[in-house]
Amino acid sequence: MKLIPEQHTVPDSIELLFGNSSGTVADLQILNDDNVFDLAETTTTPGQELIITFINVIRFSGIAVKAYYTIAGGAAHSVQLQLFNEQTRQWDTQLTFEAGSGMNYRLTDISNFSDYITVAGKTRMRFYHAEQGNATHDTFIEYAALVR
Ligand SMILES: [Ca+2]
Repeated sequence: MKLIPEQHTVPDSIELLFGNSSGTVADLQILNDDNVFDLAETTTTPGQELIITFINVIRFSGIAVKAYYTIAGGAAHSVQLQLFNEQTRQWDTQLTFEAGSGMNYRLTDISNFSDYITVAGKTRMRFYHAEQGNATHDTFIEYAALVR
């Protein structure tokens, strides 16, 4: 038997538009190293928006993330994991994190990968909390990658 590892493309850079953060892009690049990016909600609308950019992307079949969303009381909010569709110029939701969902590794199939890659080979992913935020809520992100 021959074992062939999955090929992952890890983030090149991040941009925080809404929320507060503790951590760096390096926290997202290694799975199960206990370095976790803390995306803290603020009372803005949206409450969280973190854009994660991948470069030199040729193709991928899925996205892999290890993350969870936690709230201490408050409304039943959720956080969307989205990819930017270069054809429609819209963010497409691929995965929704409900509060208290646990720090789990999730692999999500993406069939129309070419819609999410620019001519220059860039793919943009974001964590997005559409509603007004609550400062006691956080998304903890341990890993994010595109899977070849
Ligand atoms: Ca990590």
